[in-house]
Amino acid sequence: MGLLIGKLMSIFGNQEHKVIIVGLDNAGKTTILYQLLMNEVVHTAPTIGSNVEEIVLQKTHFLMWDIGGQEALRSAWNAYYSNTEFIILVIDSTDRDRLLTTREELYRMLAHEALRDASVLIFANKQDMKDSMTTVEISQFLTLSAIKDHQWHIQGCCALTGEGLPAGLQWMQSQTTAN
Ligand code: G3D
Ligand code: MG
Repeated sequence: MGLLIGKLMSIFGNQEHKVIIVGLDNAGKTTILYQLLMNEVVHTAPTIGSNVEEIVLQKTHFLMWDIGGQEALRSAWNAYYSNTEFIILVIDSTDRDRLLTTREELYRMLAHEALRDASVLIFANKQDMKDSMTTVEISQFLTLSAIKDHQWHIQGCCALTGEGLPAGLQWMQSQTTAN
């Protein structure tokens, strides 16, 4: 565990839940992370890196890692997997051409030993665009109902306005208390 994270954990106790934000480049990962931060009532935590932020929801602390999605970086995703409780998979709902790639990345992650106990929140982002796929279409394409060994949830959202993001976060929080 990194020194800074260890420090953070000692400040907040062991209530920290590690989250990795993954998805292809341009999906909206960074926009979502900063939209979540903007909507926090109190921004309690310091930024410890350009793409790691602490989000607090009703005393539940999420340490969120925004991982780059460019093809060259995807093979490095597994360096972030250990101790991950939540995977947030961000999808550009207008990007039909690359949904197959997203599907492959999703199942590769789910098969990874270090992510065996991780829950998956899928943000079907860019729902404000009129040619966006619905959550139902995306669920079917990703055959989410076939996933039995991980908790999962799909949520439509628009990162620009923040619509849908609180509902997704709420689901994550419900998972932490369920366990
Ligand atoms: P990434 O971190 O996954 O690579 P970014 O993606 O957060 O950098 O977002 C990529 C682009 O998509 C950005 O546009 C951003 O404004 C846009 N975007 C993110 N979320 C939404 C959304 O919900 N709706 C719409 N319409 N656009 C969104 P730019 O033009 O800055 O590259
Ligand atoms: Mg980004």
